[in-house]
Amino acid sequence: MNFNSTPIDWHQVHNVLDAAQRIMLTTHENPDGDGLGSEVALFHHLREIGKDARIINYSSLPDEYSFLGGDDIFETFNKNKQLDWLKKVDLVIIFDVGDFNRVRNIKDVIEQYKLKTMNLDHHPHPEDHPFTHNVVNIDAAATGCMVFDYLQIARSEPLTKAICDGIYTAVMTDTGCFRYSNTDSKSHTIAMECLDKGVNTHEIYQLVYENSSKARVSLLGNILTTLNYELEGQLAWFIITQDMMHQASASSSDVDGFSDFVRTIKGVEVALMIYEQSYESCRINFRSKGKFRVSDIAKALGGGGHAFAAGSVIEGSLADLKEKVVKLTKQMIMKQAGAQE
Ligand SMILES: [Mn+2]
Repeated sequence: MNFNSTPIDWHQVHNVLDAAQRIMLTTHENPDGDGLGSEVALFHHLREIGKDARIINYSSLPDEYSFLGGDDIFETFNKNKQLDWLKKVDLVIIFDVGDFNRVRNIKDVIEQYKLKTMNLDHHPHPEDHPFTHNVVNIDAAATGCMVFDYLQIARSEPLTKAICDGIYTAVMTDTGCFRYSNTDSKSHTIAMECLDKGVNTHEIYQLVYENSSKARVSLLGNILTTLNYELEGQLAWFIITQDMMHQASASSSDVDGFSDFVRTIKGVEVALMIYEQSYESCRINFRSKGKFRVSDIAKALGGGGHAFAAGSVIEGSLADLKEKVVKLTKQMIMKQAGAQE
């Protein structure tokens, strides 16, 4: 079934969920507030109506999201431990994934046991997607907004606070606390509903954003002193090497949000991060203020994403990739600037 059009027929989606008893929920590696919040919101709903639901993610839960649940709710993928349960799953719901490969080796289990999948996402997916059911709304500010929509038709009971904590976290993080261009009246309506259900929005904000490790701040300091500007300051780019990570004792989740910060600089239209996540691969991250479509650049580098927030993971060493990525980014920005004139 393909729901890759708006408006989504949530009743049809409901029929698929209703028919499944054992349901696995998952999201992309290095999960963010949208993936985790969406998962936990639907998890509480499914458990409440008696489904055998479990959240199993490739990555462990980042500390700042531990308020959403403990080990009993967020499990880290461990094939040997979970296989007996996994191979008899009726439906795997994949949240916010962007690219199926971002569930890493969970994909192998899905393929090996021919598990049915439902992609629930606000990232664009190609027509020839690999999912059994593709539920995509690229106009949704967050995947959490889609979960909210679904629960409107699926529940006879009002939303619980636990569900709303998840949905609010999803919407808050993906809209940059209701500041990014994807923020719409819908995201505020959802926030209003969450407030009415007792969500402590101030506390969630502090837990997610005012909880930086010293390692993260030290790494950010290092990056800010090594920023590079191109195209008369419209492009700001920076690298994060493994050495810099070790020096700061930082972990990969510490780099999240750095490109958002660099984009705040006056005159910067595009922020580009090149992060040496291992000696064999780099994570590329783009943030745009809105003048340039960075999804096109990410796509040219084998990735994808939203128009103004996109990225890619590229095989190769930082030394090999750095110049190529910067050059291509400059070229594509100049091309877009030329077309705008
Ligand atoms: Mn998202």
